[in-house]
Amino acid sequence: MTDRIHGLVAATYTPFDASGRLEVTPIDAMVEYLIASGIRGLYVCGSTGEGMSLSTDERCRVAEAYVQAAAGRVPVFVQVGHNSLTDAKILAAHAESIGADAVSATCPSYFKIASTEGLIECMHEIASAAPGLPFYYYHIPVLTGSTVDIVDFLRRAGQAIPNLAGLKYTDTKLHEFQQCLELENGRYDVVWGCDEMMLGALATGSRGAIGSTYNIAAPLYGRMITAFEAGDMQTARQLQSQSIEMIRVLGQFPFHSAMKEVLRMLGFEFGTCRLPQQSLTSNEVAKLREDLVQLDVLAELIAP
Ligand code: MN9
Repeated sequence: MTDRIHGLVAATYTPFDASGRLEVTPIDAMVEYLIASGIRGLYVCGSTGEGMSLSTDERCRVAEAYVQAAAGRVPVFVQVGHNSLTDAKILAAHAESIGADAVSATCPSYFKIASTEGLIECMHEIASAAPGLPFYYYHIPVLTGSTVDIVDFLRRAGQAIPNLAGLKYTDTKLHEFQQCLELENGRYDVVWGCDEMMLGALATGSRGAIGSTYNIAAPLYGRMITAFEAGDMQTARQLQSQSIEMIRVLGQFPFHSAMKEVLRMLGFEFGTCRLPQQSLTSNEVAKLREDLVQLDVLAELIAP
């Protein structure tokens, strides 16, 4: 995969059965639905996919299931970040061996990254375990606690990491995002990761986005991109505002647990999130459904 990411990449969910065991069967139907709704790629085992709450063996099985389900129709990115770089490297090599299209990784986060050099060293180790695949550093400082200047990282990392393709940029600093995009004449593919600010990212030059709510509302975001490209900012803003409202409703609850309830409402049985992310109570599910049916975006999908 040498092309840039264009359009929407779903940060996929990981399905569990009623007792919390990994159950990959629902992945096939989910992928068909995502492709039909306009998704152009899959990002597996990230924050949305609870990669950090899975064992290494489970992460391999999830990656295999998504690669098989995609069957080459859309690229599959496998997130391999781990506090143990040994496991991260096993996962990266595994992703390459099963025919994934790209590897991505967060930095270790228990012991904090202390310098740009330290981050480059960590990412070099992981990226070199899958040398034939493009590598995307997953920048998500709110979860990793990394305080490394991401522009400084990107300026210096290309030397040490020959397969560095870009970033999954999950922060809200549009000026910084723009600088990453423009570095060395747009050398890097910098992919936006904050669904509720996608319009701002489009305005600063973004061409692709990876996110959780594209699993359930890709058509809305697709219309937003079309409106933006046609210069119809009023429509684009209106669509972003619907997405903000939807995310606000979901954010009343543990976010990804609420998202998994929405998947269930849409007919995809993915179970609930693993701890430490708490599940919704039945009253909370009822309130979620009630609030969602009020929203234009999901009213038709989720019957009251
Ligand atoms: O993968 C997601 N970030 C996290 C990106 O899960 C931390 C986003 O898609 C958010 O879920 C979304 C809603 O806040 O922007």
